Amino acid sequence: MNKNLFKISPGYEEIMPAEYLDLINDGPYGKNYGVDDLGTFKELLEEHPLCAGCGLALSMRLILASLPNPEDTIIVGSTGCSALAFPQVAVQNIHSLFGNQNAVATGLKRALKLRFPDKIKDVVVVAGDGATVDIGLDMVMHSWFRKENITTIMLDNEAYANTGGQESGMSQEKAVLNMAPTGKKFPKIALPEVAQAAGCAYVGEVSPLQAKRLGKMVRNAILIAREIGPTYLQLYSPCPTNYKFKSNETMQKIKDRVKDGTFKVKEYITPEAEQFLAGIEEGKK
Ligand SMILES: Cc1ncc(C[n+]2csc(CCOP(=O)(O)OP(=O)(O)O)c2C)c(N)n1
Ligand SMILES: [Mg+2]
Repeated sequence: MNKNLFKISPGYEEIMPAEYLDLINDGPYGKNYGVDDLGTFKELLEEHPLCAGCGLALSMRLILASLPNPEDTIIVGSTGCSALAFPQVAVQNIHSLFGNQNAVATGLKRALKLRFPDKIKDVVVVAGDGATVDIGLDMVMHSWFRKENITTIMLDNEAYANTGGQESGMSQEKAVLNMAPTGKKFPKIALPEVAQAAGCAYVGEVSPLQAKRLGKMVRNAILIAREIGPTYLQLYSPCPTNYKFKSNETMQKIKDRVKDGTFKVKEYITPEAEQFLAGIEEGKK
């Protein structure tokens, strides 16, 4: 919780951009803000270049508002639509080669533990479904098997959106996309179940429609990853551009999926992780 990290050196106040000054004066660093506080502070992602109505943009906004320690968090991203937004994010972040994100996050977390043994440094992977379940799957799974203390968040838009609409392992069976015109031939991969079997201490499925729940789950996932072990969140984040719906229909899209049973909020926690969270709650009293 060290705001000094961001402090402007004396004499430079006048030449720093207004947005930076806003972050120093009204940003969330050291404040313990959450989704409920949106609209009352300078957010960590503004003026991003993602499409209007982009589900990823909504998810990222909510993730960033829910980080327990934004000033001591490093986000590891991967190639894909979200990578376009990361240059606008006021949290330290690394862009890794497509699919390598959990290997990079592993090295980073281990190095931070050695370099700052007495400090909390949260390493959070935020990557697309293609990066997570397809091309990066071996790196993702092995970070879970090894029980690395990192959080993995998948921005699941059920497509390779950034490259014009190929199917991913997370697309629904029969999904038709620009570059999958005959429809996907196998079902959506059950990665949350795989994550549980691979040793994640906390696994969740949620979407921006359940904004408060999403905030809570991001927080839980990061806190549990600090002490107990790897955690995984899957955020359904529909893509208006590739799934061809209007930019004001993103939330409706999620509601439709809740209704037809193809999307459901889910949470899994190991007894050890549950005990750990209960201890934190107890400490607050
Ligand atoms: C090593 C490597 N392989 C392939 C690509 C091409 N590529 C860039 S983005 C992308 C798809 C990304 O899909 P996803 O991870 O779901 O992210 P989205 O764009 O949907 O947010 C691909 C295949 C690349 N940049 N690097
Ligand atoms: Mg995708």
